[in-house]
Amino acid sequence: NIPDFDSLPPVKDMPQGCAWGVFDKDGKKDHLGCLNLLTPKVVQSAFKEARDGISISLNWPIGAINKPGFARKGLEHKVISFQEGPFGLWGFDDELEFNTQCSSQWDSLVHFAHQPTGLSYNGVQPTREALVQSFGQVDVDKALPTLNHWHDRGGLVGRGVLLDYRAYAEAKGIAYDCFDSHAITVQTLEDVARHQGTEFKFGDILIVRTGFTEDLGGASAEDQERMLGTHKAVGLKGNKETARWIWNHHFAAVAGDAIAFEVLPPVIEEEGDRTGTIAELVLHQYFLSLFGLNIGELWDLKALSAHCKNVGRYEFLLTSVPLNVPGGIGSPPNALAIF
Ligand code: UVW
Repeated sequence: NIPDFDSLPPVKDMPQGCAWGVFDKDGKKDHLGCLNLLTPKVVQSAFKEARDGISISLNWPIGAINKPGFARKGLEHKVISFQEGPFGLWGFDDELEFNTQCSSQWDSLVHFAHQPTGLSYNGVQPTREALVQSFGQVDVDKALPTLNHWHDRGGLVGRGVLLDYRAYAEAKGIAYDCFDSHAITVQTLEDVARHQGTEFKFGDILIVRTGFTEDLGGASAEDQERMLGTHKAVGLKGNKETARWIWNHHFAAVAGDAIAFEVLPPVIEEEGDRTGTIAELVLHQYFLSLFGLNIGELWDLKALSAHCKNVGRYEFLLTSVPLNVPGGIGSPPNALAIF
């Protein structure tokens, strides 16, 4: 009973495809978006994919990029020795400082607003002040749709489906550069699914592999800087057709190994394929702000790809819990694929 993209009830001053209100219940504003599709029945069915006793981590090291993109702070890792402190013990702690989106990450629904209005999922206005006030806030009714709320529902557990675009491209002789504007269309996603023998189910978590983290991870710090400095990246084509396809498949979340999931820079088709700016990212606005669909980026999909190829199966149980930081805007995903 989830309306399709073109049947979503119109929301005043917002484009078609705005799902605000769809997941509201008992007069309460929802702040989990498409994670609501992971009902106990959907999750029970996902457990059928975990039958081989093998789990694969999808998390790139937090410090994998020396100078992360979008001028984000990379990892600073300090060791605290108790021996030097007042206790004189043999023992250690460590302290981390990093931008939560410097490596594998989830984007929360407040990460990127609908730019013309500044509104995020379900019409909330996440100003910097409101976000700071939401730190430590326990009143769920007033809360912004930040990642800590995933903990209220037991994190994310569902059926993950890998679309291995990189493997498909290699098989078909399609050459591309991950650090150039190579757009993956809806038609190609369907071709990859057919090539793999993959069928989607309601509430799946879609994972798209492009090879971005593999190419970046294997490069020197200098080369990484040059690759990210192009501000161009492989990703899903950012247009209404892709948004409609994603919504109509009723995915609970989407993730991939590329830096923005969608192609960079955006192309604004309505204006004769004008090259857009980062502020005009098309799918970020549809997914995070209009649909309530979390986006995962920079996931490490190399081992997953190899295993899927080996067993000839691209479906698995996916588990993920972000950091439980009240008011958290982004987070490492702590994601596992379980076969
Ligand atoms: C931006 O939206 C700027 O970043 P990301 O692709 O990491 O979500």
